[in-house]
Amino acid sequence: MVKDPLHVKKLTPEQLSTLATEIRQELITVLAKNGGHLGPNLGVVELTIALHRVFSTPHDKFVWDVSHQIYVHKLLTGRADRFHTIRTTDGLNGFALRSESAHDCFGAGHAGTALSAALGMCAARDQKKTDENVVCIFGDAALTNGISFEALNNIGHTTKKFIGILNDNEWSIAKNVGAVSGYLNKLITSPRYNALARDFEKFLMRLPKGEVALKLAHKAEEGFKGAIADVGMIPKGESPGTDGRGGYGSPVLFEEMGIRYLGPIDGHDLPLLIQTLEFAKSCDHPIVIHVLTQKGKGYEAALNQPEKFHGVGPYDIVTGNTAPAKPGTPPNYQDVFGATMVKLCKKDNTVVGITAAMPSGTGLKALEKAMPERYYDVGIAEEHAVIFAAGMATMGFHPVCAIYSTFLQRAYDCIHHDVCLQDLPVIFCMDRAGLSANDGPTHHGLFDIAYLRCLPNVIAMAPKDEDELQDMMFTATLQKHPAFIRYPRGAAEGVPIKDQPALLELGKAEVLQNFSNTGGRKVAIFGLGPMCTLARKAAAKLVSEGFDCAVINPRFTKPIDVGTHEFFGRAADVVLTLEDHALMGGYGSIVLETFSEKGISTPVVRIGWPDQFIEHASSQDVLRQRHGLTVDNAVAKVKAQFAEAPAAAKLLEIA
Ligand SMILES: Cc1ncc(C[n+]2csc(CCOP(=O)(O)OP(=O)(O)O)c2C)c(N)n1
Repeated sequence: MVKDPLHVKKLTPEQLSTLATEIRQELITVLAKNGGHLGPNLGVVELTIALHRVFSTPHDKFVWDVSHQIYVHKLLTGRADRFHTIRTTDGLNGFALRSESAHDCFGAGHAGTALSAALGMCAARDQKKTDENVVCIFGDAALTNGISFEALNNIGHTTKKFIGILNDNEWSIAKNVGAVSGYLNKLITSPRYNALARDFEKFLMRLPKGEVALKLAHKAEEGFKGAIADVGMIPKGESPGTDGRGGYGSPVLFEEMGIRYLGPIDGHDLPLLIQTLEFAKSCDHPIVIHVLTQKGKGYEAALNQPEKFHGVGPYDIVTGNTAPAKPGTPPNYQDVFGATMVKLCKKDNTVVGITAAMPSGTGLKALEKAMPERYYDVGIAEEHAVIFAAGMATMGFHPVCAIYSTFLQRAYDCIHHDVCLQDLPVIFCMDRAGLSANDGPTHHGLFDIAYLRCLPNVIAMAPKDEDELQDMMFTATLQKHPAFIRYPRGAAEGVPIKDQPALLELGKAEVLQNFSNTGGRKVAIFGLGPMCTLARKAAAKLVSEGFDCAVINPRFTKPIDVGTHEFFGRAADVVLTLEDHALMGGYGSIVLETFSEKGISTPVVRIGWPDQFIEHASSQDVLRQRHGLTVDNAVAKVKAQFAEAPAAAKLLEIA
């Protein structure tokens, strides 16, 4: 395997193709154990090799959109010997990370950022008058994202040198959606363009063995349809199409933005890719090369199931099967969410479901299957999803936006300006609220309580189990205000789910266990959402050591149940809060503020995530152990409060 990107430049064409085979083998073998983004990476093997053949990182910059397709780049940039650690504790991260390598010039994990970042680098280079090439690699689904278009709109008048690679495999995670995806498809199938092809032909002719190269390009015509035809030429008898310029299927979208378009070309044809990139490198105007790739190329199971193998757990290499859940494993929160959406939509025709390109991940696919007319996939467009929902809400609907907590951050202004300010009854089901352990800091959902609690009109809830998730979803559909429900990734608690959901009292906590008043020192334990399980365990341990514990499920972080918090705050000697959220601005902070307002001075031990970006690891348990979100740590901290109490009293006496 190649240890340094410079080696890629020395290999013969045969060796390059052997390298591609070896890389595919490595991807398939390692990800069978670790899981990860297999399909997208199998699709960019030749493209990444060609990029390293033509350009030189870290001097030249590769900016990958989302950067889930960066594994091949990692393998070629000095990380092959650690590749087996990808997505595991202390191993390589599954995304671009500036702190991991000088070859990762821009970190990502959220979609749609690459074009802007790359353009920023071009502007900096132009200011500095240096000569780095900046290459932006973005998928067809990135073009469903607003930021991508904001950047495209800016490229032509910002820089003369910008290289974009549109990696088009027709898939987002699910099948790509929307008009742009249809447009790209027309580009692929239309025979009429492209002016740049002439320049490209001339370029090829200037190369040593130029005629051979040109022939090769013509031979590859099947995968290279656009590059050798004329721009804007409308075949006889055909109308100019709806745009009135080059017609449908012409690259006007890019050309009108001042970006030259070349393609589409076969993204698995290494010699052609290398020549095309050499040409792009020589261009003195912004250019986008439209590259066609196959998600999962080289591995049958991934080719046949592109959605499953976009991001997959450990699998059997021969069959491609992932391990079935162990018998008795509770359903995932995502499945309960999907089933509840179907139930609610059947009950109430004002309820609809909206996803931003995550039908499977969120579980909303169940609604698509059962009631497709009540289901909307808007593409990777969280801001649009939220404002679209706000629009529907003004017309009497109760739209449910199923968006991961981390991705909802992008739509913060829309939540503020379009939903909360107008007090519209949009419901947000915030999946992945908590850790996404293998993915790491780009995907952990640890900030939503903090970013929502300051907004007026918000109702914010966290269910302790799957049955309560159902109740909260139902309760949310009956509100006249924005409602947010946060719940984690993966298996729920395994409690029975009622046939019909119940209406919860707004802003009312649930006391799961009251003080026994048997004489022990009193500890009131508040466990937010599924942290109730930890709260119960901590209580059991403390009770076994002679303490008297109450366990409370707060249910709501807004409006907070002031009465219940006040009661237990006054009754307890120590209060313990447990949350799967950043401590800074989280639920424990709400409790402290409430106590401060009520003049309650009972010590509060807060367990949650510290004020730092939490790394990735093999599992949630590893990270919880490392950062103290454990029963043992909670119990030790509570006991330390009792140990400190007499010392504090003494100090007062001396004073
Ligand atoms: C803001 C945001 N929303 C959703 C996602 C989830 N997501 C990760 S990759 C992906 C699809 C990317 O498709 P594309 O850009 O075409 O790349 P491909 O995987 O097809 O190579 C989505 C929706 C994300 N990373 N960021």
